[in-house]
Amino acid sequence: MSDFRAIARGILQDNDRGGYTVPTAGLYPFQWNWDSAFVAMAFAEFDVPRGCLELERLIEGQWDDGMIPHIVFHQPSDSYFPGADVWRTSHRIPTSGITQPPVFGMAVKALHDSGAPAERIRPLFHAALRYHRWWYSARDPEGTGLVALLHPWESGSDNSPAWDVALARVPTTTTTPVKRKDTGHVDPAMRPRDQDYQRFIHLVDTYAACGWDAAEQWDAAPFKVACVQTTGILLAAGEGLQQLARALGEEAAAAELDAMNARSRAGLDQAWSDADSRFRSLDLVSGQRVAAPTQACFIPLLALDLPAARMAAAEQEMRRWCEGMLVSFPTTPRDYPGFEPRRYWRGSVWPIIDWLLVQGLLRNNATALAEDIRHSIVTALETAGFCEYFDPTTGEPCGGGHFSWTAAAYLHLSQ
Ligand code: 2M8
Repeated sequence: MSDFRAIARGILQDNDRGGYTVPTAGLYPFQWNWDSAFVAMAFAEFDVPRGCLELERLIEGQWDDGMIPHIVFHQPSDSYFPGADVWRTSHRIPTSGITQPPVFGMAVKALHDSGAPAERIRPLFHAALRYHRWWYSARDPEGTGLVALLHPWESGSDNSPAWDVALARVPTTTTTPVKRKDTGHVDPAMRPRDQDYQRFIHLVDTYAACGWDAAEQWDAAPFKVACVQTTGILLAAGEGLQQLARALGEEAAAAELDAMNARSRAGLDQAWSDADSRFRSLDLVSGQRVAAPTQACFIPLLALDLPAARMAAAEQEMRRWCEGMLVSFPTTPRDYPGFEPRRYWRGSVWPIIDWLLVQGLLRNNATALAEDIRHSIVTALETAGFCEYFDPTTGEPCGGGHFSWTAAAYLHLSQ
């Protein structure tokens, strides 16, 4: 094993808190939904039982309606805001009240493919099925084919330029005092702005006042964006789950997943823009397509076989974003006015996003670009370490260090 792979495994070990992995000590001291799914996919490649355990610990937080929360607060910690007291949810174990990109189903499938036994996979499969049902019923009640986010944190790309217009409509007033802890852990210039946090917490207050009821939240939401990244991930996970259903002899579930997947495929097909050579999310409050160019616009490659002309256009556009960058793939192109290469999700490079993009490009036979991105991020990690994310213009390591999903991405991409 190379030294770097040993370091990456060591990070996963250090961040273990008893069967689940915190993203990094201090900054993120709890279990996060999609972080854990990426970690579980990495474990699928060398420690299948531990990978199963990661997901089993996550679904201790699954709600009765199927939602898997974005944070499970297994143990108290005062190093993070907003903590369990701000969320005011009523689950057995304290959790947040919103979700995150549904990589979970992809991880269940990966563990199955790596030989996890049916007695561990079946309960995880059923948790994933209930989660997918929740997404389609709670977050696409009108059947458009794209699932919607009610909070930018649900995208995992918290302060992405994709949310600028929709988030600007959300008031900055809060009933909960905003007492940030993140800026005590990392340089504030790398974090969302105070106004973003005011709005993030306004949304939490709004949904807590709905008693976290999904239908009430849908009606009350001042932020509602039907997202191509989330839908692309949901469909990729749904495809894997559908195959898994067949392997487990769950024929009715397989048919149900087939129908859900078809709905997403149709929604994504309509979200493609010839003029922009990318997919575009839909702001359900204004009825406008999201104009800001971000990595989200290419994530559907994960789950679709694009027609040749669309794929050629997407690949050309992705290559354009990489031009002149030291590290790929920037989550916003440099020529976009909202580009800030060090400020969190406003243009920086995220190893797990590269993981998803590489997978989508390979699916669509864009092997050269996939290899360029893979090589670029592996080199950056070996040069600068296992940080949260990178400045694409300089390769500077940014955010938190000793980061779990970065280690997971390295283990996957460096094989
Ligand atoms: C970041 O998000 C959290 C809120 O969920 C935060 O900034 O406090 C995002 O990068 C998100 O995608 C990630 O899951 C989380 C933990 O790594 O941190």
